[in-house]
Amino acid sequence: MSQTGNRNRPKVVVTRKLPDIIETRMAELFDVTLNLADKPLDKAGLKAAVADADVLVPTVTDTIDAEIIEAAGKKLKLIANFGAGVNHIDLAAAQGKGITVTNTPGVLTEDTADLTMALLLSVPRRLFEGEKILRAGEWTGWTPTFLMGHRIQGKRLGIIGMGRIGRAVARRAKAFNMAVHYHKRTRLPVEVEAEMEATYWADLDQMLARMDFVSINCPLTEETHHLLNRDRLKKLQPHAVIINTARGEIIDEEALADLIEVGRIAGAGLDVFEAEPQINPKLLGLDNVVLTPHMGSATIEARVAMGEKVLINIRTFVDKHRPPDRVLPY
Ligand code: 8YV
Repeated sequence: MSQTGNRNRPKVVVTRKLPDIIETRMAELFDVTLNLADKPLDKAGLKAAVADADVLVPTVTDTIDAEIIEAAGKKLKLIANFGAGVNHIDLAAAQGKGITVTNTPGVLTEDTADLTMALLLSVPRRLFEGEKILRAGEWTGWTPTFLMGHRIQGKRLGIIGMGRIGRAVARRAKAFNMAVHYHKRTRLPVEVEAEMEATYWADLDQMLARMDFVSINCPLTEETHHLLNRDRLKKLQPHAVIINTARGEIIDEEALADLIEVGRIAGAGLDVFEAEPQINPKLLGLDNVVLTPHMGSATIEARVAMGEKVLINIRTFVDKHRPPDRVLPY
């Protein structure tokens, strides 16, 4: 790596391949170890990285648990996550060791909301069923009753979590003439609710029982792990469709697959999974489920902006300022 070994530069270890322009800037600014082969680090690799680095730049594919944090050397003072969600980092353990954690919110909001809408359109309009038939050479021509789906206009969308991404989804849904509902721990200010013409439900079960579509847009925390468990999923109407672009673990995936299989839920659009990159085989067998490989923020624009946020977070931290996207300390 160019310019390594300069004792004044912080040692930064990046766990995955980032966009070239970000890696180049990292190399200019820091004593950086890049992962050009993009092979995920195993436990030993992560331990070695944290033992030696001043700053670790992980992603969602790295489990930074208490054991990894325990292996950190005295020098490790910052975990500058490339990504908004920090559920893969044991924050309590990091806090215990006085390690600062930052993330990259805001710059992937619109792209993730776009993907949410893409799934929300694809499932009821049976887009991928049609694609599959066409590519297999099985399309015999237009008929009045072929591949009929359902319209989304006028339907009710229940958004779980109404942070940046949830609101961006709400704005899009409103433009499609859907009725926006939401559940969140704390109700939004009236002006925000009014802008989206959104209806608030303090009780998630009450909301679920009334929706045509449900979109999950909350972070994964201890409280939201299996928030949609089997009992909750059973509250949905049989024609309801679930979209998840947040984290797989928020839904009990096995229960979801079972309920879709028996027709108790109409379908799902899933970008995230409980055991990524493994996909529950039951889901793979279902036609009314659209599955995408965790690509909510996968635009060049978002990934470069995420990298820029990482650079700024590291730089401000090193300069002894408060990094703009500090998650920890709270
Ligand atoms: C990222 C995401 O690509 O930012 C997030 O929380 O879910 C994804 O869009 C991934 O997490 C990068 O670490």
